[in-house]
Amino acid sequence: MSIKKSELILNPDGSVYHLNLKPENIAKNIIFVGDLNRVDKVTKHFESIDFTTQKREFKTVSGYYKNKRLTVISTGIGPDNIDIVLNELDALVNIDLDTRAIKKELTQLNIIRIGTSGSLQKDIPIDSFLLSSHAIDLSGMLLSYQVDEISHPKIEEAFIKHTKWNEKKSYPIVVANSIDLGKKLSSKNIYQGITATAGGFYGPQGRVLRLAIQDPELNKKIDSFNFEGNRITNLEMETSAIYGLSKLLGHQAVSMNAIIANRANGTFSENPYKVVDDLILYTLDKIVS
Ligand code: R1P
Repeated sequence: MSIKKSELILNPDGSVYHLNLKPENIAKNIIFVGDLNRVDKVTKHFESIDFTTQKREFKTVSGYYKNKRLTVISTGIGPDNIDIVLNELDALVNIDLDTRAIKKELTQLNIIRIGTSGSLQKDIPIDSFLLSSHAIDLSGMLLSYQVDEISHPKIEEAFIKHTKWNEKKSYPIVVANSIDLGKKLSSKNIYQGITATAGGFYGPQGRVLRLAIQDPELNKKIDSFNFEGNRITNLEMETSAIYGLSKLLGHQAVSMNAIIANRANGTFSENPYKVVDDLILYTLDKIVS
């Protein structure tokens, strides 16, 4: 069956609509960064670069690091952008763009996010690295898809009960990382935990400037949540969308977080660029190991 032109939009040159990419432009190992200026901070370590493009906030560079072809793409901020990036990347490998038919043999991508995040726990300090074992989606984006098979109802129900989650808000979906890729990227020096993904930076993450928020105690309740020894360790804006869509589409995904703020004690890194640079090198070397 052919997917209609209005559903899978292609540019006049045949590239996918938002990302401006054709299938041959991407590697199977893809690094997501939020900030488009972070793309070059990753690819400056490459031995060679064979492709570059940009449209809106989506900048893509492909090349080789230690003889492995990698693609780095900036996603901008938030779960809504991840919906675009992951669906279009999947279309590049799993839909024949000429016939618009889904391929019989599907290709699995490895998606690795290198992002920044705020710790919610006093004992997870600024300038540390954190690998998201799971993500809890507070944004609602994943609820547009059939998530029953990838969610974790026991953790979700415990979270709703513990936080007295307002029923007018979207249902919080919990998704795990990909075990094999998670093992490859972990080491004893990095923290692990459940990452909470919010659909905004201020109110949705409990920040108050001039607007009162629906539940001023929510971050404290998130801090103290514990499900069979698993804590919610940090807050950011992409991981649950990456984990959820990757699982549904059959790709592997892991989110690596540079902790640049500690929301529990109100501190912010004095040199956030250094911890991000360190995490970039750590992650690149783990990917090729
Ligand atoms: C907010 O400032 C942005 O920073 C974090 C959040 O997830 C959000 O995208 O990650 P990145 O630094 O990877 O963009």
